[in-house]
Amino acid sequence: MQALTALPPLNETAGTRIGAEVLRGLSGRPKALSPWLFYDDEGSRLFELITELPEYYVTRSEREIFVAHADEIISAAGDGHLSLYELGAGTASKTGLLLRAAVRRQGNVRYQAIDISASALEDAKQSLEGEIPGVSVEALVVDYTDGLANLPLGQRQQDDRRMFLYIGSSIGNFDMPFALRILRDIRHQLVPGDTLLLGADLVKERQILLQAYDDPSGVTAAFNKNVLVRINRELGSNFNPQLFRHRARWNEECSRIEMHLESLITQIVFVPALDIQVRLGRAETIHTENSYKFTDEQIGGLLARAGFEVEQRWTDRRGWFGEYLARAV
Ligand code: AVI
Repeated sequence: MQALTALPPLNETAGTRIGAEVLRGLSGRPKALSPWLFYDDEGSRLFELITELPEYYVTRSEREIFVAHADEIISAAGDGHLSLYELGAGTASKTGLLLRAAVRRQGNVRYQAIDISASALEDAKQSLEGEIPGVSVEALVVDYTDGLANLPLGQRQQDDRRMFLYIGSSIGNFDMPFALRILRDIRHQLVPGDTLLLGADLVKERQILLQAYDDPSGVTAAFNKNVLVRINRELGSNFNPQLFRHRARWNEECSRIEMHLESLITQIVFVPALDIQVRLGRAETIHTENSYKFTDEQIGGLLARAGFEVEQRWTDRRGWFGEYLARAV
């Protein structure tokens, strides 16, 4: 059966980031799209709503750790004047707890917030500098998945200590080779003795995981389907989101939650900007996200392979989320 019919010639949309991704992801079988496609303005708004859902424990559990342990985390970084750098900072809503602790310890702190969204960083800068005297925020609009080699991190002073933050279990949305690449990229920005604070969601009961990624109010379903709305808007396609069902699955073998969009009928969708037709069978899915769940051993192993040693680890009261302080060796 032919999954896709390409009508040559493809116009230059195929060379854009979204065009290339949709062409790649919907041409083969199984169909899959990369999760960065979620985060247009509407997707970012829906993700903020997800973080407030009662079933989505991830953000709340990590915040609980920072509320209880921010001072310990900051002092574990060691001697020297600490500067913080955050990958995928977004609106940095939890980071304020760490920045406050850094100001308590050393009077002021420099914070570089790195994210692909200029508007999220602008909000972060305004609120953090407005609310925490002693914090100076530098926003860097960068897609960190392209590598960190060209980041303008500034000159180190003699007693400077860098701490990178990679929190929120963002690491869980990448497969292991790519996660390792990101950790190695971070390691290259550090000298021995600097630290990385890595937040990772931990393996837990299947039912808790499934509810967190398939909430009864349907916010996660809307977040997942928004990817089709985005492709319609940017590539002119005629996906009907109502003809897809949101699916969350626990893949035990790979230790990950998978999100899929399942086609309710056999259908053909036209993507004019790419000049292609996408054929979907009934019950065929588009795999839109992986969210890996970790054990301490897995995190320790990944960090060791990237040139770090785990020094301390904190969890929330339920032991659902882990925060790892890793030293560059
Ligand atoms: C951003 N990331 C850590 C979220 C997660 O839990 O994997 C994205 C998300 N997808 C569905 N709900 C939340």
